[in-house]
Amino acid sequence: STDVMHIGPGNSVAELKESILGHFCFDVGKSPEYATLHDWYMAVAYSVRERMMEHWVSSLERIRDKHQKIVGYLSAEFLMGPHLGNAIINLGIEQQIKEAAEQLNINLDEILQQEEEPGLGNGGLGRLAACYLDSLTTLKVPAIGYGIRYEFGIFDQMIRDGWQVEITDKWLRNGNPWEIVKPELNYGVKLGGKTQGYTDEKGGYRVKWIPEYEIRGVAYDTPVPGYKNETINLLRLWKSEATESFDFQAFDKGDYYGAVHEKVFSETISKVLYPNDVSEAGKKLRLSQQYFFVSCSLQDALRILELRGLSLDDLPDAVTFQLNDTHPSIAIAELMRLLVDEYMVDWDKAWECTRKTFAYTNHTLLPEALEKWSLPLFAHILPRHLEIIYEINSRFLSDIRNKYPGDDDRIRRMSIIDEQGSKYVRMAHLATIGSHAVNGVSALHTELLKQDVLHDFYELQPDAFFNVTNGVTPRRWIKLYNPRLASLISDRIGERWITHLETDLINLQSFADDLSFQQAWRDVKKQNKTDLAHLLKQRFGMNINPDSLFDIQVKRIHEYKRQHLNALHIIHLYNRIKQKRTDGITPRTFIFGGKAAPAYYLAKLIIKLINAIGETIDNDPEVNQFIRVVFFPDFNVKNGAHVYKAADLSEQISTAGKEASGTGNMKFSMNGALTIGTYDGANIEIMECVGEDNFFLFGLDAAEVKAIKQNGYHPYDVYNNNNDLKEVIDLIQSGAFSKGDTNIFKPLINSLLGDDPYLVLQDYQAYVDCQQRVSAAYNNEQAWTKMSILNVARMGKFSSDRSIRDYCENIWHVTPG
Ligand code: 26Q
Repeated sequence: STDVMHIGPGNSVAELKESILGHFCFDVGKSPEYATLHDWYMAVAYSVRERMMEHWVSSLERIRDKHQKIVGYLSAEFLMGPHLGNAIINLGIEQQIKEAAEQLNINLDEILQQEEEPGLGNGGLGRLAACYLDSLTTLKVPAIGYGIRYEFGIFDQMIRDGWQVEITDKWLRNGNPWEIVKPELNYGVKLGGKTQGYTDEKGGYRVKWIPEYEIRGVAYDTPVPGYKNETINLLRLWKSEATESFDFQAFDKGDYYGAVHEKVFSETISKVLYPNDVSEAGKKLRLSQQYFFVSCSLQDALRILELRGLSLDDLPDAVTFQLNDTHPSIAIAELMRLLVDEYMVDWDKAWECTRKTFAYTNHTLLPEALEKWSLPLFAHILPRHLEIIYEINSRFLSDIRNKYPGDDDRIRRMSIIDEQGSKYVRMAHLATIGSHAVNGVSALHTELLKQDVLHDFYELQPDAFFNVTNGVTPRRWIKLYNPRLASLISDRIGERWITHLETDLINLQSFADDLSFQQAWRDVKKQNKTDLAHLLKQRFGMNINPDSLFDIQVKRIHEYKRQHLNALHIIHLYNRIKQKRTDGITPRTFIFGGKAAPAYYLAKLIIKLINAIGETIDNDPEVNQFIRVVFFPDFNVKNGAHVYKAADLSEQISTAGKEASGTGNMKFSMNGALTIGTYDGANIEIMECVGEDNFFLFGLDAAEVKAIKQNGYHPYDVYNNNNDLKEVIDLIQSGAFSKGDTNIFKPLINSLLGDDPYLVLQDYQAYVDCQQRVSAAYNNEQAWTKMSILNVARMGKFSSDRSIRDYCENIWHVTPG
């Protein structure tokens, strides 16, 4: 039905066509005969955006409605992925747009390819924020995603001579049709300087902050459409600018250069996303970024409160702020400062209000990833906040002293200030103490948080701890990026699964043994694999065979994620082929993708190793009739569109206890891949859902990892006692993959043989054995297909809709609309 009656811009083919042409004329400003594909992309994007704006106004109404609590999702990262395809799906106009494009003689797929994705995140945490905005809106929960409008997002990755090369991400260079700047929505943000005590009119002691400088944050709004529900939420990102007043001061003195310099500094704050996904200590600009976006967001929330005609007492009922890791946790001190210093609220009342307003999600257990700021640095940028943190800490620790008299060690462990050696502010402690709820992102992760990283806090307040297992949105990750599978599913069970994954997808189970359904299922996978093979051929000249098993690991490159364990298995197969022990080897294509933090040397060396193995195999026909290895450069959301749907096997092989949840594991499994994985993060829950028989589990569990480390782990002995492993490592060392160079991979080998912090060698044999079971299973086409169907059917729990419902019920206490 293409001719639905409508108020506002219509969604019929004719109306869409007219709208696209109109935007072409009036916004692109070219005659169609000179049009580039990008020009057409802009015209289509404007037309689609217009169809969201229709619902924009009613959404603003909801923000003014004082009876509805707003969720403020505070996150330093939002990895939204391309907007156009998603907006078309969520507006439910894909048929009409396709038809309109055809009539205009333009190819919709080519148009969609034109969009440069906003890469405003590193990986899992940023993408989770994006999936959550989709679900919040689909569930009609009023929400604003608050973050930073980085001018340069995560770098683009190129591979040169097998090494990663980083290229600046100039995502705004061709304009961004999805954002709407709100110049009138801007707030001042102070930085640096000192504090000063004074006595107020009533004789009370107060403190004011005399900053060194002030910058301004301007709001850039991007509409977030819900799935076919005429609802829009807001992604509100702050761009830093110079304040007019500072310019004028300099101009008054005739200091033109000084004024421009000031402007350059102010604009630096939102210039670039930090490209590491583990916290990096000692970066002044990073702390300034965090404070900048948090300060703007809190001021914005107080403005909304005023707009609703409410008072500060109403704040916790009007807004709930979710802290996406500790990155925005300075918000706790900032709200205290606003309430105490600026609105003159008394401390206890302000503290109660603050704790009711915030909740904190932890995303990591890696000790080196826990954010901490050196005291001098913190004092330099946020002198008043440091005083406030001291006050929070001193009141908190005196409570602890009362509860546990004489337990000085506990005081030392729980303090917000780390005082062993150089002093640091521990942001996870601030976030935990200042929130009414703390959550981990998978069942195991939450358990480990309670037993380990935040154990003392859990003992103090067990009721404040929750688990919310992560989820991903089936709109983007199935319907948009795997349309063939989506249609096949809808043919059998209807379309409700798109918004009711948990209850409806399970109905696929009854087709698991249906031979004609199985054949259709295999056909879809085969076509998806063929698409990926074509793309890799066309873009990079790579040759891969869609009849082989596609074994895929895509995620940030990290030692704890153990891409090098995967590489060791490949070399094991290589050895077997060279030694003519090929029985039981199933033809495979190993596909890797992922970025390494630019300063993470070993991660970059792992990329080089993968490419070196790939090249050696490419040049060896004896080996490449069995296996191939490719590295898909620049893995991001847009490229993910071609990858998840084409996988037979999903690699989720982190050291147990290290991957908080993982979300790629969910995307693969709900697109029909089977998982080879460790007992880690959400893998455990995925296995519980899909069934042990439909999941390839291997390796140590978290308790065993802990035990083996405590009892002394000796990787060199593991190497010496396992001939197969020894051959694999010695082959790398011999230069077999590096044209005889015996030095290049030494740092990696030394790390593995030296202390092997992530137990790669320990899990090696279990992994190789498990891979052998995978190969055998893949050879039974029918059984494999059945397992694949059951994986998809049983993945309903991992919709981000379920995660958001959990947050609503347990943490935010809001009812989905
Ligand atoms: C912090 C300070 C300074 C510089 C960088 C950072 C920083 C930036 C990004 C620290 C961490 C991150 C990102 C972490 C992340 O993506 N964690 C992942 O979160 C996912 C969603 O919960 C989980 O599924 C993954 O297991 C977890 O690794």
